[in-house]
Amino acid sequence: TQSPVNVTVTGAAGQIGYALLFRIASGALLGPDTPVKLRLLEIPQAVKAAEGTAMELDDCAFPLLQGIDIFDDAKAAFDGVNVALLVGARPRTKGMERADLLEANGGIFKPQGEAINAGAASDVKVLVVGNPANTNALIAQAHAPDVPAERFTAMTRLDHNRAIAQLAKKTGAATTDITNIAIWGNHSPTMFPDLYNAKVKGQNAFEAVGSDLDWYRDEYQPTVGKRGAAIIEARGASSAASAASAAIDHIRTWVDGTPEGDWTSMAIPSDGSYGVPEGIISSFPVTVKDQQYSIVQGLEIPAFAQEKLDATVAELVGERDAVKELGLI
Ligand code: NAX
Repeated sequence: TQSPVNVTVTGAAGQIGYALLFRIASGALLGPDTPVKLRLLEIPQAVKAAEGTAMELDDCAFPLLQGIDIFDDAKAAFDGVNVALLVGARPRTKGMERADLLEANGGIFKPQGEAINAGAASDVKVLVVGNPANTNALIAQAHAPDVPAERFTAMTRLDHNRAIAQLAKKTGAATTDITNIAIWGNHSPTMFPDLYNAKVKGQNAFEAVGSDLDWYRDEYQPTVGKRGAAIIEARGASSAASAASAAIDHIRTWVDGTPEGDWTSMAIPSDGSYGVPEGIISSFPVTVKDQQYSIVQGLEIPAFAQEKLDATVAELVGERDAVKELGLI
């Protein structure tokens, strides 16, 4: 048997944490042959709640779960980490300005980046879920100079999965009939789901929806982009199980690779592809092989897609400039 993989989860006592931890412990994250050790990071006030979740994890008697440790100190929590899931973040509260939000999250992601830099295993993979995810990932990365920059990623897989689900609904296809979906840009309502390069049963997805640009612009993009708000409206709480499921998918794909001929969406440090400024953490279509991702090159970007890509990238550049001004990167 393999030696256990250390998985650190921040915000472990939160609602995504509650949905995520049981799936990690059951083997959904790293497969049925890989034992895991969980390292939970919480703020001191939430440590007791995390302990309660750990009791429940014990009570599942998961065969793959080899230990659970709980911390309120980032340095300790990230010591030896192989997979870091950064879920805990400071949410925007009423009346909070963007600069306040970014500053509060800088206070979380800067020390976590430093802790990853200090203690992570050489193969560490980092996924930031906590919002604003792309920019929080940029902050953490900036404080981990010894870790290869490409190990810092942010989650747009939930948007990706939502884009598949909505396209399946529209076309009557099964989700498994849909391939080559991509999310471009920021994990925010500005993100752009790309139908021009996607396929439904092998047919171009934009053609499969009757090349209906009005539907694309006025229904599909906003439905996918504002799905988080619609969930809050219906459920009275933000997406949790679907977000946890997407985090599992993101890491599983990073480890196992993308299927031949298909790709996925990950927010990763831009290398300048498609005119996205180098360094910002933006979502791209990527293929993954041997645990290395690469941006899919040469895709067609028609005028509508370019306009949307420019807008979501401009938002990311604005966030990058703001955190730079605040001295967070
Ligand atoms: P909750 O408020 O339920 O849980 C957050 C947890 O993080 C709390 O237990 C809190 O004590 C903890 N926390 C705060 N600061 C911390 C720190 N410095 N170290 C460790 N833990 C800390 O939020 P939840 O619904 O679980 O959502 C977590 C984050 O995911 C939010 O930022 C949310 O906006 C974001 N999301 C991101 C998504 C994505 O697709 N990228 C989708 C879902 C979700 O909205």
